[in-house]
Amino acid sequence: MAIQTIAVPDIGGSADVEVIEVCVAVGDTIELEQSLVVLETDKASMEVPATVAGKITKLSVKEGDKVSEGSILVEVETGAAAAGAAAVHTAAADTAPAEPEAEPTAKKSAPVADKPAPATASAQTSAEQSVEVPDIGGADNVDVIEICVSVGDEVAEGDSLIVLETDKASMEVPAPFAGKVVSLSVAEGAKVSQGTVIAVLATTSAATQSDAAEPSPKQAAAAPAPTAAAKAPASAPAGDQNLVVPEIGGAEGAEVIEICVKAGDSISEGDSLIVLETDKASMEIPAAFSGKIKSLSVKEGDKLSAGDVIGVILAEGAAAPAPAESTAATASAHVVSSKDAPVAESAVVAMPSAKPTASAELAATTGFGDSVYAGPAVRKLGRQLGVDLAKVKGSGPRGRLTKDDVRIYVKTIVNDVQTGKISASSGSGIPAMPAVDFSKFGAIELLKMSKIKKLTAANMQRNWLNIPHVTQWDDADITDLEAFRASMKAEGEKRGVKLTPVPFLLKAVASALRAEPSFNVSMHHDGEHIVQKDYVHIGMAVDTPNGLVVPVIRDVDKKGLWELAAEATAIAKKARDGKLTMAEMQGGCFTISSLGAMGGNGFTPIVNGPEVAILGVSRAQIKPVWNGKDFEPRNMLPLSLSYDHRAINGGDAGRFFTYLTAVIADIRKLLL
Ligand code: CAO
Repeated sequence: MAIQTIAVPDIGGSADVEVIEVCVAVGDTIELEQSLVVLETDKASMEVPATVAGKITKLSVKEGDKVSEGSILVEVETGAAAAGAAAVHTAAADTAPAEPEAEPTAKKSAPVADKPAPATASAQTSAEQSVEVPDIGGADNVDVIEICVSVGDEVAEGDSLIVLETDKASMEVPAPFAGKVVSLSVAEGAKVSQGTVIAVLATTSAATQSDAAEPSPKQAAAAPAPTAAAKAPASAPAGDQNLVVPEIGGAEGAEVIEICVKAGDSISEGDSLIVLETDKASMEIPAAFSGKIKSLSVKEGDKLSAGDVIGVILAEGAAAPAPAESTAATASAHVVSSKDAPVAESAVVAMPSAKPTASAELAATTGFGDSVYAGPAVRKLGRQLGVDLAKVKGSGPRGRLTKDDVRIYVKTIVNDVQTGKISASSGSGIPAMPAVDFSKFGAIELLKMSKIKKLTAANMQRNWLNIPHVTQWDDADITDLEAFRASMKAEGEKRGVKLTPVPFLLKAVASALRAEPSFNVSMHHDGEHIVQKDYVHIGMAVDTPNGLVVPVIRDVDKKGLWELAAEATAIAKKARDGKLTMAEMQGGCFTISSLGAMGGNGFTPIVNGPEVAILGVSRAQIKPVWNGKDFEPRNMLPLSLSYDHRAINGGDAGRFFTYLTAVIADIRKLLL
């Protein structure tokens, strides 16, 4: 066992670069080349890969930290055979897919571009060769945004040397052959064009030396394809034209992850047709012609290579230049990092071989669609988890999505489902209400809903859809209660407290909840348990100018009538003044909704989940009640009890309601 530190490597001279993502945590077992952190300047993001495998014992940076070359990132406990960086590099090169064995058929079937468009090499000495910027489709003065190697590094053929970026696309320049970096001629921030010398590489073996001195057929094949732009006609053809996948840096079988158009769409040259993705890069394939899509021959999930037909367009024949051979504009690649990319994969992020057209300047940096800014790895994660990335808020610079953003999004939804905040089945299969233009029928005005009204609407719908309601009605005889209340009026005035029927109902419900604890429960979010409560907090619905709110009166069973009357009055005032805190509206076991002062014979109150029952109180009225001998005029209070039939069965409800009406009818029982 040994502890090794991993520091920020040469990052092209950039200092104080921001850590925008930490990809590992203490205790993680990491593999060689696994991404540790993502750094980002205003021009480039780069992943820093592990140079040793092992277990992370210390993390020295967090998101937002600024680091420079040499800043310690992590400490790693390595195995007995801890490898140094140089040994590791060799190992990485050894374990990178050996292309000839791995893809013999691909090489045969793709003679022109079975390799990344590599940097071009020109002879320096027999062992040293200059490496130049290859054909980058005619783009001039392109920014070097990342230097991926340092002097002295051993690189394998295909390893990224530098990353270039225009304002819309970034592209890696891979090494044309294996060797040791003798010198670097560019620094981050430099501007380069085709032919600019990037570095000098010393070839590592006689075989590669001879390869380098006289390019083999393999290297010739790896050279950039002739630029389509050079052969573009002066005007685009009219009539039916095939839309085909252009040269995409030699990538074979790139997956169609998005279809951006459909048959019948009228599109302009440069509009994205499809998005292709490999493990390491995503690229939009823009249309080479303006016109109307006649048909599409691909679907999501298809695997495409250069030359495959995407569909047919009825081209308008405008004077826009179009590639003659590829009949599609250049793909714009979005690159995250090549550090962990096997050699074969870096093909995908290599230089586009055709001249970037206006269409090539589509949202390469913003990702597909206009709204999602994420790299391929994040997109892949999104697809694996079934996440619509357009709905995820990016926390990275300029709103870039990180893997953590996607994970947190999913975690939040899962948590919300588990805690009942949202239902997995909410709204499913329920037809939406049609949009109606009411102004057709008369004068209208659109009134903005208050925040409370919108919340109430959402809660009501949630509760109505999730809770199987049963509502039961009964009248409570409040003749004696009202007589007692009247007798207390003078004392109430002395105390400055108004004694309405509500405090009596609070007290009666608290007693019923104690007597019938099956009502003092909530459904546990795991669907396996019932939460039995040993406290009695009761919500009281209050009608306010801003909407309905339900403040909660705590420990109602432990409070007297005067105290409850005072508290109910005070909290109702606070509610109407809009001064309730969230805490004052949480924790209820049961709700009382009294419309007694307003009128009505009865209503079906909606259970205020996660509570399981609610009492609706309507206006008391004198009714003739049969006392066994005569009809007697009694003051009867109409009550509606709604309950969640998942938690409460009818027998429990019957007992609860009978008990409740009994204690309301004879409040002396509250003392028992
Ligand atoms: N029958 C007859 N009279 C009643 C009554 C009833 N059920 N309930 C209250 N009253 C009387 C009161 O006694 C009072 O009369 P007096 O002044 O003569 O005593 C009068 O109506 C006004 O009472 P109040 O409204 O000031 O006080 P309250 O304690 O009855 O109610 C509160 C307080 C906060 C519950 C109520 O004001 C309120 O906001 N209710 C709205 C509830 C609501 O909107 N629910 C939503 C239903 S949808 O689920």
